[in-house]
Amino acid sequence: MSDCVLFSELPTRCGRVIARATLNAPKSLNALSLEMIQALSQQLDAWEQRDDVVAIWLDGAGGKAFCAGGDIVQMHKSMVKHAGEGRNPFTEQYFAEEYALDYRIHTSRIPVVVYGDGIVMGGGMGLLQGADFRLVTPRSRLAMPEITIGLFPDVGGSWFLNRLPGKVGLFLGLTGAHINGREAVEVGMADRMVDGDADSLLAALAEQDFADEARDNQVVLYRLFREQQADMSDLSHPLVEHLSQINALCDGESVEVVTEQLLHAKQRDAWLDKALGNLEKGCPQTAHLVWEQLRRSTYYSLAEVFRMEWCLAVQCSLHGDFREGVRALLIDKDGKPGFRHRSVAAVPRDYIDRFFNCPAPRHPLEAIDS
Ligand code: QUE
Repeated sequence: MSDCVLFSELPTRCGRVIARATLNAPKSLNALSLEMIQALSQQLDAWEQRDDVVAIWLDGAGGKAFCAGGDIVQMHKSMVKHAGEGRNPFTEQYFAEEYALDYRIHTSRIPVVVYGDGIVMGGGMGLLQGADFRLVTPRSRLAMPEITIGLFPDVGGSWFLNRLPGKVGLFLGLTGAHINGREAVEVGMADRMVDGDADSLLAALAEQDFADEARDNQVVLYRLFREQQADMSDLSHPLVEHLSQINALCDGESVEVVTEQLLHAKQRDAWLDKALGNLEKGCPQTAHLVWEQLRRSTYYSLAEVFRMEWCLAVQCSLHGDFREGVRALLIDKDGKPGFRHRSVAAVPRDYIDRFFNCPAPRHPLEAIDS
């Protein structure tokens, strides 16, 4: 039995159970391996079938990160191994199981609490966004940084980025900008900032008077987390201060126009420049994918979102830029990815359209919503 995810059950004073899962790969900032995804999915299944579990609590070990993303090192290995083959069995399986897990968290019958302390990026954001109670702390750093590695903001990004105010979702996808917990609460990417550690919050949870009805327990949880609300006034919130500017710069008819407006705005202020630097150095193909995924998915159901993203993610693993981006960031660490296209304007429209084609004869998420 592996200990990549720690499971425990905390008895409540009222005789019920709080179920806890702790991602336990602190050396890789709890980046989600396929093994962790499978362990979590299996345990969530078991908990969902019980009637004494009143809440599912998800957090990360090590104190630095809830979860820094997916297992991109393993994905890189598979992309090297299956180069030129037209299919990649590992990425097909990985993304199918990861998105099915995200979907299960979004649709869980039992209230899910995610304690998003420290780094919450990529795959970690997918877990956080599915929770009923998306908790952050004064130490949280959230981002969808895939433009750096030539992937795209997946794990339901087409869902949650499309539901942020104004052009914030597009901006976060195009720039991979990091935000803190206050900013996350203020734009609706988190529900509440708490300052207690996981153990003291869980101890307070165990004292609550839970009911049989999941709906009543939502109220119990809501009241407790409101009592534990942290003071956010000491944290800066540049994302919110830049809202009007972000909305104006991202107002354009195409991703080419928006990118040009954004890059033209460089050298106005340090915060914006840092975000725009990520776009400038980032993968041009990703910029197109962000634009097109958000456009296509506006009225998609959550299941349709994950089905579209599975096609996109697997296609990314077959098209070179993702492999090259991971190589430059995490394998050779030269920080100099040689992406296929030189600029956003140089990416042909039909090259991007092909990413939306299903890469397999049968879609593995065909039935997640039935
Ligand atoms: C974009 C990403 C990821 C990333 C950096 C990006 C990602 C991911 C990691 C990561 C970080 C630290 C680790 C690790 C992985 O970095 O998904 O194993 O120790 O997992 O710019 O999407």
